[in-house]
Amino acid sequence: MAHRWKNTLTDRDVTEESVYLNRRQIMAGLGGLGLAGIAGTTARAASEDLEPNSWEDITSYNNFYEFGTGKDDPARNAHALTTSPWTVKIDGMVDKPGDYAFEDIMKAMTVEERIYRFRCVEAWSMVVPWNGFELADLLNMAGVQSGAKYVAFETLYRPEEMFGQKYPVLDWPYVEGLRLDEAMHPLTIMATGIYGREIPNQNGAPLRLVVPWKYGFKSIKSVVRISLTDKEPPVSWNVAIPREYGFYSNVNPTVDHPRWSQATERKIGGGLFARRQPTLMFNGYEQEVASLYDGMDLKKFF
Ligand SMILES: Nc1nc2c(c(=O)[nH]1)N[C@H]1C(S)=C(S)[C@@H](COP(=O)(O)O)O[C@H]1N2
Ligand SMILES: [Mo]
Repeated sequence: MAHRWKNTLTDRDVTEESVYLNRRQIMAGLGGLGLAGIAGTTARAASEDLEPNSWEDITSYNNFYEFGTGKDDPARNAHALTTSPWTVKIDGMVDKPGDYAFEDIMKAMTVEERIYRFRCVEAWSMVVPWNGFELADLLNMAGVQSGAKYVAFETLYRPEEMFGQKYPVLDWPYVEGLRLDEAMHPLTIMATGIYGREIPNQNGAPLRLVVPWKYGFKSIKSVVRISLTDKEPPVSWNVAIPREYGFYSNVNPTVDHPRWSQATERKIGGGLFARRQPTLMFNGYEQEVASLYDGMDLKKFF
């Protein structure tokens, strides 16, 4: 598979660019008294603790229930998945609906590196150096129509290769959804690689969503369908246990899961005696995404 390397953009670049934009807006509004210093502090806070996990950690400790519910099941079983040929159906409220071959998508998209924090709702976390393209570029290629408000995603349904789909753990296929503005946000990517290598099956080959400010289950793997709609789409974990898993699922240390605290997290790879680290609002991307939720009660829309 030919990955294209037009640009290399790290989390640091993304963070500092948006901090810069924010600072400009703030200075325009308030005269900028001492605000450069505040913006600088935020940039540092958002960029530290971004030491990527090892390839081994990232590819051996997974959630991918289509291949079993144990953390080591996907690495053991996901080799059964055939990822070529692969097509992604883009349909619903788009100008150019169709079945897009994965290779054609890759030719049209620009793959960049994005080093993101990744926070599972189960309170463990990693830092992953993804390779991927902005979902917005793919949606713009398909041409989003004016009435569209949400994006629905679907994982492959192929129980012959995904044995977990033979068990009613979830309502298969795994489905997810985003509001259109969340989907179009520049931090939202479709990942096709890790550490510059093709994304392994257990991590969601050949392409999976990554939304770094939301709990990991929003980042749906092995996507075969993307639909633009005007209604909030179903979300597998919300359908399964609605009072525990909401549509938004933004990382939020102040809104606990009904059965555990979300205030701290265990970074994978730290060893047995590693200290838990504080969970950051919007997983550390508050500066970039908080405005998407202005005026929303984040306890109600959890
Ligand atoms: N299709 C599908 N996508 C999925 C899952 C799954 O079980 N099936 N698990 C989710 C959960 S709970 C998490 S935490 C992440 C894990 O991604 P990783 O294994 O690459 O760390 O994938 C998400 N995407
Ligand atoms: Mo998760």
